[in-house]
Amino acid sequence: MSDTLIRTSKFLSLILRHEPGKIGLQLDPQGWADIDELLRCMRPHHRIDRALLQRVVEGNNKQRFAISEDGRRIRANQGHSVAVDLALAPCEPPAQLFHGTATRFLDSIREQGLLRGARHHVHLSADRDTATAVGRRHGKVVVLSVDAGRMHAEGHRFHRADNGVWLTDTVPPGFLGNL
Ligand code: HQG
Repeated sequence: MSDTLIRTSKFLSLILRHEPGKIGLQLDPQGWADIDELLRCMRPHHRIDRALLQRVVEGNNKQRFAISEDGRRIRANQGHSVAVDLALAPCEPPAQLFHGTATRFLDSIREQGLLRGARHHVHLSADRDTATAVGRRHGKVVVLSVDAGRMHAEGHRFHRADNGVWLTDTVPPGFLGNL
């Protein structure tokens, strides 16, 4: 991705996940923004037009954003800290999922399990490579396995975001492997 695309993607993430008010934008309860309004609100802060927006959505390596079927609205697929209800249906996860984190968090994770922190959910990956990339952002990486099959059987709810990230409320230590 070019620098412009990366910078625009980062700014969009900030606006659509965390601080829509920073540019005077309002998200609807499911996290959608009207694209015309978004472009209007963004203009004083960041050079952008509809074509660039489209390229950011399509070129995004993690499919961070989705455009509605009618082409008029956009939202972040996951990662919000503002209160939105993505209205994702609960669904059955694969038997095993993965979570990449930094070794310095392990003591605390052993005690508390995985907590969602500032985000709405704990984020889990379907494969080790993705989990490794996620964990590396925080430091010396370690990949934990998650017994998602048993969690689901015991009543924990899972959702799959539109970009393939698995979401759940918390993962107690007893479901974690490689701790
Ligand atoms: C850790 C990126 C201590 C957790 C990625 C993680 C992902 C604990 C960090 C998405 C803990 C939170 C999410 C506990 C969890 N004690 N540390 N009890 N429980 N942690 O960034 O999962 O670029 O909020 O292991 O690709 O790293 O935003 O979560 O290391 O999909 O699109 O606390 O963010 O996507 O860090 O990443 P984060 P994450 P985007």
